[in-house]
Amino acid sequence: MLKVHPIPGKDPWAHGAISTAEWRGARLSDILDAAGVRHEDGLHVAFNAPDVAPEASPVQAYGSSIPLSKAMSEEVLLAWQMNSEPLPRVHGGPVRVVVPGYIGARSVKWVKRITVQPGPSENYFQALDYRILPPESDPGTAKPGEGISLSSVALNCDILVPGDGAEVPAGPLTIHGWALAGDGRGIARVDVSLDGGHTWCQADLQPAASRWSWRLWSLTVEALSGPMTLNARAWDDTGVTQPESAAGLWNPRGYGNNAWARVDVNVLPRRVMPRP
Ligand SMILES: Nc1nc2c(c(=O)[nH]1)N[C@H]1C(S)=C(S)[C@@H](COP(=O)(O)O)O[C@H]1N2
Ligand SMILES: [Mo]
Repeated sequence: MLKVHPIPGKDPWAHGAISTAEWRGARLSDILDAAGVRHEDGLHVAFNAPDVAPEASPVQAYGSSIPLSKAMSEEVLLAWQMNSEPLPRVHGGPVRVVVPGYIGARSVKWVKRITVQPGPSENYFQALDYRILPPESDPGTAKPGEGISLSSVALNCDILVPGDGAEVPAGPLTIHGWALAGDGRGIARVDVSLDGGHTWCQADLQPAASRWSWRLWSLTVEALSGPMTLNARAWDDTGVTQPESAAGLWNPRGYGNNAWARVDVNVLPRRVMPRP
């Protein structure tokens, strides 16, 4: 998205910033039920953390919220275990919120206080950041609540192997990647193109570890020597696929880029063995 138009002050995540883990904890819904929360429309569940974020304006501790309807669903956890080990401090130990299907920003780490309230959190990271602003809007002067608040993640995929800029030998090339559909929907298909999207081949999908985890995929193609562009796009089980380019998705804070995955590689001619 930075290539479409610069986004000052934001990190170029490129192919990074996603992973999958196995979580164990208590259902947030059980805790809210035990606290006697009444299920009224429009309520939000807000989470507060102790870490103070210098990039927030004004400077404040991290916080966010999710609608009560999502908070009451069975997948939302207060987690204390990650991949069968006590939750490491860097990932929010001793206890963090895990909101599967939503952007990472709602999975508050080191959670200190949970509040059921009439509307969304007024924390900087809910009211001002993590919002899709219209292209012409100035993030420096945007008002709290302006733009679209990010909640469920957009259908997306990426190519993990080969890496961008890799040199690979001509011949059979196995491409590996991940695909994830938003808010619990399933990945129905992943396509790979070697000709900029004119023609596509279907990749093999591995089974999903759960409804909430990514699906890994792979496809073996024949790589011919010279520069080669690999594209991938996922389809979800409602028949939706990813947009071709980030140009039409551009927004001042650079969120929600789910355009086709792209990796450029250089295919080297197969080495001819000298005759004995
Ligand atoms: N307390 C606290 N929780 C937080 C954050 C933070 O800065 N402070 N960052 C959020 C964001 S933006 C993301 S993407 C995830 C990252 O979680 P991870 O460090 O386990 O990958 O934590 C979320 N929870
Ligand atoms: Mo994030």
